[in-house]
Amino acid sequence: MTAAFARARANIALSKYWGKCDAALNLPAVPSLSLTLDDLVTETWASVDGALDADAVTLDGSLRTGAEAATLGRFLDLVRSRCGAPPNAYLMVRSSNHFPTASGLASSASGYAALAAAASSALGASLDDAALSRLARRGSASAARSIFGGWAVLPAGVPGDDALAAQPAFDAAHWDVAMVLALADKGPKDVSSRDGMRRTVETSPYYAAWLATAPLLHAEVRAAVAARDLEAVGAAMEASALAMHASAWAARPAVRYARGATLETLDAVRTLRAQGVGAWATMDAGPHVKVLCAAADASTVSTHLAAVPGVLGTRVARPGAGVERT
Ligand code: 2P0
Repeated sequence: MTAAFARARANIALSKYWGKCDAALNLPAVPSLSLTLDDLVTETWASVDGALDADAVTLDGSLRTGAEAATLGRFLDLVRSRCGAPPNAYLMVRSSNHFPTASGLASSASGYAALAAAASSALGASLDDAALSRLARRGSASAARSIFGGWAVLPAGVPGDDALAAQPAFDAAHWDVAMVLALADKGPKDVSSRDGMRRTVETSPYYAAWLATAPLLHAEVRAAVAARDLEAVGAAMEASALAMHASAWAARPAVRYARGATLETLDAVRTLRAQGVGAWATMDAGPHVKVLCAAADASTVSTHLAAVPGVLGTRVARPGAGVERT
């Protein structure tokens, strides 16, 4: 049988999602706005295999087992139910990430977006983008945004309401910007974003402040992206990232993703601005810094950041397309 194929790309949030209002349905407590990137691609093939008595998922050539296989199996159970397929229509899935080598950027966003698309096609369903986004969200909330190219918004959820999907805000051609990825040494294993945000929700005295601030910063980011005002986007984007990380640092025990190279890179971005180059930083659940700038400044920014102590390399990404299926 021919396998269904899907390709999806990672996205970076400019206004951040951090914290759930309903963990069972994977609903975010705050709205977020992201840019899908051309450079960070996951490709996934899926086919129904009558010889299987459970799903078999291979990522970058290695068969997933144990707790990870169980999580993927539960997600594929949901896909079967949304597609009206029998519970025993088990899938053979092969997925590969085409990310910068050893970058540590491998993202559940592109992974679950591609898996939702490939698995639903293999089961014979043709879900529209909203239904796919809703489905991908249950795998990973950020995956809901990767269904769409360019700039996408995932609104805050309402507890118990499983209908939440991301929405396209502006297409990839809206604005000629670049995201320069400064890759820092990963060091010891990080806390997963799921565990990090849970700990923040449960223990951080600053989580309430984050809940109050995040929607305001999101509105600021959205209006500035609409106006293509890089300085305004940059200022609100940095504020969102730093407020998110501050809420996480205050958790017990602390959830801290920044490393030495992360802070060195933030200083380098400030130096670039002092030199008249429009560049602003954001960070996620890892040590890497992602820097937004005009496309015309990308090589200047990339060269400057590559020289920062502890930065292993840089990569220039541009606005990318949404999920593709065959
Ligand atoms: C974001 N992050 O908005 C935020 C900023 C990381 C920092 O969404 O638990 O993998 O699967 O919904 O989507 C990463 O968290 O977490 C993320 P789950 P997810 O991009």
